Amino acid sequence: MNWNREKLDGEHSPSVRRMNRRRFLTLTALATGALAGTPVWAQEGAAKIRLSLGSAATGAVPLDYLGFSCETAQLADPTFFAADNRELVSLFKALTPKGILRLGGNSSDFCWWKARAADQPPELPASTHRADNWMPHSFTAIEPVAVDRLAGFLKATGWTAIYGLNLGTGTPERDAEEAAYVARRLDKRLLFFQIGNEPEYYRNGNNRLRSQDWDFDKYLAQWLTFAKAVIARVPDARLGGPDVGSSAEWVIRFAQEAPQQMPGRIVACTGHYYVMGPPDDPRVTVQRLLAPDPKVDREAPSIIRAARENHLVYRMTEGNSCYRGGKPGVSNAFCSALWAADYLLKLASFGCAGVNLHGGGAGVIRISLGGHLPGAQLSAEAAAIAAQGSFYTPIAGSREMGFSARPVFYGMKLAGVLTGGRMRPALFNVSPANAGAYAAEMPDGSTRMVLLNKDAGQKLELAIDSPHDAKLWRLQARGLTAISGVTLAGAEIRPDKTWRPAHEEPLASRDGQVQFAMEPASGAALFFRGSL
Ligand code: BDP
Repeated sequence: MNWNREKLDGEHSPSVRRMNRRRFLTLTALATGALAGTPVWAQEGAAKIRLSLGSAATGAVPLDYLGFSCETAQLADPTFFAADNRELVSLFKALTPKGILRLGGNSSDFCWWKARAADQPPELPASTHRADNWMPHSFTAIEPVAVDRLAGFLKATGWTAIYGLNLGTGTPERDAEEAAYVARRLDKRLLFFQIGNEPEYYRNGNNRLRSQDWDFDKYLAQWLTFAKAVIARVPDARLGGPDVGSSAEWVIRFAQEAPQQMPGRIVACTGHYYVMGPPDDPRVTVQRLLAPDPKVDREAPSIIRAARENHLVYRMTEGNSCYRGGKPGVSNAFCSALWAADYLLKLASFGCAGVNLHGGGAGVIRISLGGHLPGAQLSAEAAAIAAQGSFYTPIAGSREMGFSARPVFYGMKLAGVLTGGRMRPALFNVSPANAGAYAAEMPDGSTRMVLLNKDAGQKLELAIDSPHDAKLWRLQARGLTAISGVTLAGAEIRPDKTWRPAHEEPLASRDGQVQFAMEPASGAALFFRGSL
């Protein structure tokens, strides 16, 4: 706490605020030319980097942009997503009053609908028990009571759900029966169904849900059979897919081909994104998490374009920093907050409809990975972290031990500042080493910005063109690898009290600019009174 205080006081020093415009312009000129070779931010008395907004509006950020993803197997415990699980309800509400919970994951292809006590599970595929199989090694029964409780949980949080049905080991009849119950109980809180998780991987050696000749055409034919069975029982069912692991080609083909087979039924195309993995790969590092990922810049816009051309939205329904449960020291550290805010807002600027970051307890993630959780073997502390939750989960804990917000949760919440707005490009005059800037015009005419300084050593001196005063929230921790002590606007996000900003810094506009400094490894949200 003291640490934060000192920082904040320092940043308000009059010399910072009163830096005059001539000096700024001189230093900007130096930055762009005279001291070539030395990055501007590394120079003694560095110039302010200037930020201005481009005029073109990019995407609107839907109010339900934020969401969590969890394993369907979580429903095996009907007390988890339940209205009386107060701490969990409170943390969902703390993230956003209108989010989307996606149920799916590998376990959704191994969950079966147990409508009656006497119902028997399907037969496990022969490949399931191989040690190199990374799909669940057992089935999980989902009983109607879990769906009843889920309905209460969604009502208590104000959230809606995307519900994943079983394509991998399911049958059209059983899925249709489950869908009928889910649709009836969740009613308006059901956004759409999905059928099958990461289906392009079904032919892989560590999955084996389908044979080697499995391809998109075979997938779509099966998917349509299941979808038609669902529609026969739920006449107004809406659907999304293909919920791929990583294939942009499958998402684009789904967007182009599935709606033609089923006009008016399909509302979203969906896919997953994990930055890195597996956790035992030494290349999974803090630095890589925070580095630009050209794959996102290359693929996301073309997927979103294909969705639009076919009157669908694109939602990133499952993802996180590192697949196979996350990596201790990276996925559960403050770097994940800066990554999440940057990634979520980058996708929003491309026109994505929303993002669900995956999580849950280590037990349920271990089930989804065939009994493996490789991150837990990496260090002595890893097992203690896993006792609280999977490494990448935004919410750790359980009903028994209580719940808490991990650093990545804070990054999601920071990104959420722009929900409901219409994005505009935020342009640096000199690109800082590893920074992100996003802006949106809000419906009330105000402007908001989210800024991210992902560099561990570089302080950013910023000057934003604005005739309006602003207020500032900082996202801070003791460094990129801090796993606790994260604050947003000086306040922790806690399950036992409503989050409110504790420290909002006023920033006055002088000479048409708002100026302030950002510490290394930190984020910020700015709220301007009017349009910039
Ligand atoms: C995804 C699966 C999910 C896993 C996750 C992981 O859909 O069930 O938990 O990867 O590897 O591919 O962490």
